[in-house]
Amino acid sequence: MQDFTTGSWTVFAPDARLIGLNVGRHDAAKHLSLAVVGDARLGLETLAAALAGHVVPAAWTAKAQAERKAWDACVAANVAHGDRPASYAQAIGVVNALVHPRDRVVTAAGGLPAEVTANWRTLGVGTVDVEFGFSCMGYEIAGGWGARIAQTEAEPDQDTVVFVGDGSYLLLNSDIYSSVLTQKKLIILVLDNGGFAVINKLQNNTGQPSFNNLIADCPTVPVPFAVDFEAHARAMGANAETVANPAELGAAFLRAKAAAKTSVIIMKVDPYEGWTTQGHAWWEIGTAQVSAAPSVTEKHAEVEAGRAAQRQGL
Ligand SMILES: Cc1ncc(C[n+]2csc(CCOP(=O)(O)OP(=O)(O)O)c2C)c(N)n1
Ligand SMILES: [Mg+2]
Repeated sequence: MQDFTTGSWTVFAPDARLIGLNVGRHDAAKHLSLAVVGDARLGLETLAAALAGHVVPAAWTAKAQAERKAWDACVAANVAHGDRPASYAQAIGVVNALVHPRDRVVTAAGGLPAEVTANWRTLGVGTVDVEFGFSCMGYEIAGGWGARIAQTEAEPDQDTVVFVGDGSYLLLNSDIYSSVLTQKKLIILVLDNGGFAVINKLQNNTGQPSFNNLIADCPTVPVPFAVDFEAHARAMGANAETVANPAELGAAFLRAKAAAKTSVIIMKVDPYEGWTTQGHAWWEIGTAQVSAAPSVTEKHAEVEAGRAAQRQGL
């Protein structure tokens, strides 16, 4: 129940009551919950048995179905590609349409966790691993390799697909070599937007001009250049190819699926265009209270106003 999943505790109706099922008394009681102390699985089974025959009001189900339909329309618009810059959502849509329902996707940091959560149409239980706990850069490929090791035991014929940004790739990529070495095949999509684009977006959204997040905006960089991810991945023994657009990405993805070993597919995406805008929630971040720039103090007031929706209770 951390910031991303709770909108920093703003996404609940004021009168909503939580049931805290936890083996630790201290944790079960948090957030003014109705505390249920016990093992999670046994607790859920017991609660389910107690709820046998319970049916929620039809209006509630209808609302959920209508919201789902509206969201599906948002996703369809986000993933559509054609005459516009390539985006994370488009890449996600292409892969989503080509995977087997039991293939597994893994991502972790940057803009991809939110983009996958918003735009991936989940096809099977336990097939989407978004490292939302800490959004830890570097988990993508290393965690993907771990997921693939587990998957080879349970569902050896399915694929593990990793979505990773250029920044995370640079931080931790060596398990590409491990996956080739151990013959635990991965399909890795490196989506390169020229730096820490999601942090750049956050910087802009808090009233500041771009500074030091995109490689092009780094004052310590005399001549910016992009990493040759394809050559880098190939040096670790993987198949690697660079594609120019989402249509090419689809063809490359099918080649990667047919291949016996790890494939790395690289595509450039736009750092500014094509972000998912729907479904955003408030996020408790520290912003500057005092600044010479009115844009910063204005955004500060806006962010602080969001606190009013935060749920009370520890
Ligand atoms: C280990 C670690 N260090 C720093 C961060 C803070 N951080 C979150 S996203 C991000 C940039 C990630 O860049 P990239 O993988 O290219 O994704 P993009 O922002 O372009 O979507 C940073 C520095 C983090 N989440 N994890
Ligand atoms: Mg990036």
